[in-house]
Amino acid sequence: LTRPHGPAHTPQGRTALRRAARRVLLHNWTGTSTVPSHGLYPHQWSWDSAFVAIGLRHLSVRRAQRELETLTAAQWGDGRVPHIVFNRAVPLGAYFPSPDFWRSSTAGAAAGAPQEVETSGIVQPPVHALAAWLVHEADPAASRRRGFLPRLYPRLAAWHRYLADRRDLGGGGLAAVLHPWEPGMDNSPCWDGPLQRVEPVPASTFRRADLDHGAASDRPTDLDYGRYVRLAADYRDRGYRDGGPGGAHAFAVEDPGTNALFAASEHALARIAAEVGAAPGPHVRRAEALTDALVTRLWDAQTGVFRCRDLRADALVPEIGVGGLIPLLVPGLPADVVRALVRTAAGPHFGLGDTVRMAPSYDLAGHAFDPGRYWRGPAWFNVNWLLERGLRQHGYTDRADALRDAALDAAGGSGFAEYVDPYSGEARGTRDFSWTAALALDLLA
Ligand code: 2M8
Repeated sequence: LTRPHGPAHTPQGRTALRRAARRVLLHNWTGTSTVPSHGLYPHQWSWDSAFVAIGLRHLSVRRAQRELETLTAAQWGDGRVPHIVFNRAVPLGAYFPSPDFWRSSTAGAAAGAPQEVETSGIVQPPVHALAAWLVHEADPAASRRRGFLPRLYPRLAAWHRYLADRRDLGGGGLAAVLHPWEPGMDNSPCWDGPLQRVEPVPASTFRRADLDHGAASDRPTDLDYGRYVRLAADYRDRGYRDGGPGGAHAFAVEDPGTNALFAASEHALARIAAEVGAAPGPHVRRAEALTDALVTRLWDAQTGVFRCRDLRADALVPEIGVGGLIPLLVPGLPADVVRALVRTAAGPHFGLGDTVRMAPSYDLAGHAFDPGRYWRGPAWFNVNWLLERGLRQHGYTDRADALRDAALDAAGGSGFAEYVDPYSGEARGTRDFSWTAALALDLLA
């Protein structure tokens, strides 16, 4: 832990790593967007594409733009950006749940789902405006020449409006997630409590394609999937309506990670607005309101971490997940909160720079901690990239450098794994995973 010898530490190592990361991104490019991985996730995913664009901008600004344009072309009329855009050339059985489960073009018609492409009906964290701004910054002249931001701005503004207007189910100024897939941390122990209210569908009623590609011990359980399927089917059967009649959702949670990304992206949207000649003020004000609401509704000063709020119980969730550190990314977070978060990251719950080199997805001391199982312990590259950026932004340069080097070593050492055991760095999940490669490229830049 204290004497890293990984690829991040020599110029030759960095060059080899850059080359290998490029190869992964070239291989996972489909011509219009990037798959997270050809086997396990053979379609386009929403927040994956944002992270991928952040890396692709170092390889091809044009491709990075295209990645975000393809995703937002599948935006619904109500503004939601779907969490999956399906590639119709991929056989239905290759991923579950497939387009015939979501039936977006029919079940989502009233919400304005597109007719020319099939998508899921749920969303993922809004990293897109941040990604769009970073892609623009990589080559402002090329961006202006193609009218990249003027075309993207109205889509991003509508996306944020959807989250602010349709998803503030708690009435406190934060966006709620309605499914454990929405915050992107599928089986985090943070959802175990709220999921108790959800009656799982029997495992015999669906076939999990994920187990064709991933070890069962690295993945969510059948019981988790039974609940995921129930929630998604109920949402679909209500026409993907967020409020109105039948608007009581069995699962509704305010997640600090999602809302921190919303706030950070709203700041980015203010910059984009200024660049395209629109008014930045409303975006700055919304970013500030989101930051205030995060602190008022989710901050646990005693533990020094943000928690999830279970809206059905109107109570904070007792589990400590890494989403609770992501607000470090938010510019303008109160200084005492920043200091406490940095302390918590290095303390017994996350052990960053002490017992582990990359932050785990869940409390190292938590009763449900499992170093190998998906979002219940392993370290993920997107989350650690966000923490690295947060640390750097608030002036913790040494800690940010150490985390960057750790992430680069782990990315190279694991064959760009989807996630790694936080103690051993051992690869878990799939390999040649797109956001791992993309964010490694970004950290090398
Ligand atoms: C994982 O989630 C999908 C469902 O959306 C799955 O398990 O099939 C998560 O890690 C999520 O955060 C990620 O966006 C997605 C694709 O990489 O995979």
